[in-house]
Amino acid sequence: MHSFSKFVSALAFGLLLSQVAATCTRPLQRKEWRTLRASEKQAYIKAVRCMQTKPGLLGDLYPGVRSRFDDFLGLHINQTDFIHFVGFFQPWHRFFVATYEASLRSECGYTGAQPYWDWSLDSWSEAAFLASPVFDPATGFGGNGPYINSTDDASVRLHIPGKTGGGCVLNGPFLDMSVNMGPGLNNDYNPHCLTRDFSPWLATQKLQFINSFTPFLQTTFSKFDVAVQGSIDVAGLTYHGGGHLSVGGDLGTMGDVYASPGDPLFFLHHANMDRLWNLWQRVDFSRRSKDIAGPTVQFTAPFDFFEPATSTNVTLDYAMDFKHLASSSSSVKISEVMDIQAGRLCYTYV
Ligand SMILES: *[C@@H]1O[C@H](CO)[C@@H](O)[C@H](O)[C@H]1NC(C)=O
Ligand SMILES: *[C@@H]1O[C@H](CO)[C@@H](O)[C@H](O)[C@H]1NC(C)=O
Ligand SMILES: *[C@@H]1O[C@H](CO)[C@@H](O)[C@H](O)[C@H]1NC(C)=O
Ligand SMILES: [Cu+2]
Repeated sequence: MHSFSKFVSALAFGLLLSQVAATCTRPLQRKEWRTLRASEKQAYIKAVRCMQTKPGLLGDLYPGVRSRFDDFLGLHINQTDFIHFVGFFQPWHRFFVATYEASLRSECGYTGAQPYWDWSLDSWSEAAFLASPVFDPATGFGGNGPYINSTDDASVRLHIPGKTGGGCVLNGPFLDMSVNMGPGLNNDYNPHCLTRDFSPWLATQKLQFINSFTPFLQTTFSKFDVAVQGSIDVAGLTYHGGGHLSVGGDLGTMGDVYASPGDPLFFLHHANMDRLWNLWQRVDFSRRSKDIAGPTVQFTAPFDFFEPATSTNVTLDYAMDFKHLASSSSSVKISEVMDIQAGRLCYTYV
């Protein structure tokens, strides 16, 4: 073999290795919101606001898209009926948050990692929930909206006990924000304010450590995931729905199953959920990093709340569609996101 071709094949082999080994030597350190320094909090919020000014990429698919922030909102609205109460709910949201984090860094000059909100630190009393650092108007995401009585509102599908708000947020960095799509399944341009509808009662019911612990008693992904996703009535909510609806109530953006990524807090809640899945995985990583199950089709067993129905289980090869939000190829296999420090991912939780 000529030395040149030896060189080329050595180079190719080296490239191949670096792709296969996909080394993650310096994982991003995802931290709890309250542990960030004031300057780090400011930098994160500034980057989110920056995303709301950068031109979007998915306007061809979702006409309401006006910004890079809206790409995430638009994709989530469009796919809501396919990505919840299915076996790839957790992998999908894991990659979704990681892609958001990557965009904040590469397009908006953010140098930190995606923060998470550990709501169990705030849900031991209703007063503690209201005093959460994530709702701080100066160093957080702002607070509640004014009370709107939704008792007779026929468009409300699930009335949330103890709701205290419902209107546009009254303070904080997203006071003037425009949520450009939604509410509900609507990808048309429909600019409206960010709304919040706190239920401190629900927070103390669903987000305490004791409630969040149930999934950790499970030894298979199938059972873990059922415990995390819960069901769709107030009694059956667990920490996923509990986090959305404690903030979003029945009229707030976070409570909207379609348009919840319109509230920047979505990404802190889902980062925390991802942290808990990772924590569960690490208990027996060699097995649990390969363990995936659950239906390919929404509202089929074990999430067949409306009528008995089954579909096939997802496998590690199942391809999730992120359109052109994912760099290189739009489809991402579950196997590529089973480990937060391999494949397409490189971060850790501290
Ligand atoms: C999602 O977006 C695609 C592409 O724009 C569209 O064809 C499809 O009807 C949308 N689906 C839903 C449920 O809105
Ligand atoms: C909300 O409206 C319902 C029905 O109109 C009424 O019974 C209830 O007392 C109101 N709740 C509050 C907190 O004002
Ligand atoms: C899917 O996998 C779970 C857990 O392994 C199993 O209990 C269930 O029967 C499977 N469902 C189908 C439709 O194969
Ligand atoms: Cu979602």
